[in-house]
Amino acid sequence: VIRCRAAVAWAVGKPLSVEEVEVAPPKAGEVRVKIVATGICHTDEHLLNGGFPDVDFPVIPGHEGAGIVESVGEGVTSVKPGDKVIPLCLPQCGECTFCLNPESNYCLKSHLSKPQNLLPDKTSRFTCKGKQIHHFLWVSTFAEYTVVPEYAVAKIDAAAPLDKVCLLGCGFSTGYGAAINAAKVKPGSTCAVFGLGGVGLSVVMGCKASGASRIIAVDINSDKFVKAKELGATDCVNPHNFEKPIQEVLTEMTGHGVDYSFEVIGHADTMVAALASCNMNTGVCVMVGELASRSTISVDPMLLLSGRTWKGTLLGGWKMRNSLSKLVSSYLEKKVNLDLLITHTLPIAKVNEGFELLRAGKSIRSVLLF
Ligand code: COD
Ligand code: ZN
Ligand code: ZN
Repeated sequence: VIRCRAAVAWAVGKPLSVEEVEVAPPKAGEVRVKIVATGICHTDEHLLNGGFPDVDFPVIPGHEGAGIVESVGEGVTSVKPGDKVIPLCLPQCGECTFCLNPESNYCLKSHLSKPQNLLPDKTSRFTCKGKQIHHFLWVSTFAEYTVVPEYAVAKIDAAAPLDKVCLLGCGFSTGYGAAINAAKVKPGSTCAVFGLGGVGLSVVMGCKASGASRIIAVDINSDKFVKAKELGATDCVNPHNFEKPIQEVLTEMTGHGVDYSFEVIGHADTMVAALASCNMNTGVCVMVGELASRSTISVDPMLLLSGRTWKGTLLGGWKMRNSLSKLVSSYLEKKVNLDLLITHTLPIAKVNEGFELLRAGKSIRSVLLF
């Protein structure tokens, strides 16, 4: 058992508290990872606000981390102590129907099929003050040491700087893959990205890498536009500056609407606006943001009858164990720039400050260091 620090969420709506926790050794098929760095993603904020009704508190959040394997349980062969790894909030078991399908990344062992607030054997490896603490998406990267199933960890290049590549565990991969894998943005096309957080800006990068000729960045916080332009946006639009609905503004700007639109906020009204912003026939709208579980959206069916495609993506469509080492290589070869997304680096003791920056719209990504 290792005693170490972790940021624990004791109850919905309460700040995190950095505590000493006990982390049990990995059981068969599990890996214990020393987390070196972890980003703060809006999904962690959803969790703190009670947006995951199936996850029990107390819980250790965090799902965008990178670290070093400390020890492995019986039967683990794909990683060994000392390997640099990224824990995966979308696993790849390699055996289920979707893992075997080359077109899919929705592993049936993902949290959407099975709540991952305990490890697969329905027990926790974390305790604090005598209480059992729950896992989050099997990764709980706000703990200095965490235990994950072997199929929820990807080995990466030993040269990778963990305080940067941690963003590949969620934000960057999700956004970049939404453009590359889900939308399959074509060269010369027109794109609109709704929401310019860490994930939305990664969509902007994916559109640019795909050769889009026009990338319209949409956000109600105009402070986000400088970075959006730096990463490839050609136009920036703040819906608050217009009387008419944003979908009409974008349709007028482009003639008949964009070729590809992306919703990267997680609101029902912007999901409908993004759908209506892509052209009525060949337009593709990709939903990246997540609404609270069990909520519904109402849309005019004519939006789809005329030919539009409306689709969603999880973690950008990447098969995570296969793809992460390649994405890390692209970063090391300077083909993708994660560094521009990191606006703040904080010690874990300042985790609540990191969430305040996110809520205030002052950060893109804050990276926490242990
Ligand atoms: N119109 C335009 N922009 C808006 C609006 C609006 N009505 N409301 C908010 N925004 C902007 C904010 O100003 C902000 O710039 C941006 O939207 C959101 O950015 P962040 O930094 O708060 O959020 P991200 O980028 O960390 O995460 C956004 C997601 C949508 C990805 C996240 O919230 C989410 O829903 N995740 C679940 C979906 C998923 O697949 N996640 C992968 C694992 S996390
Ligand atoms: Zn995330
Ligand atoms: Zn699987």
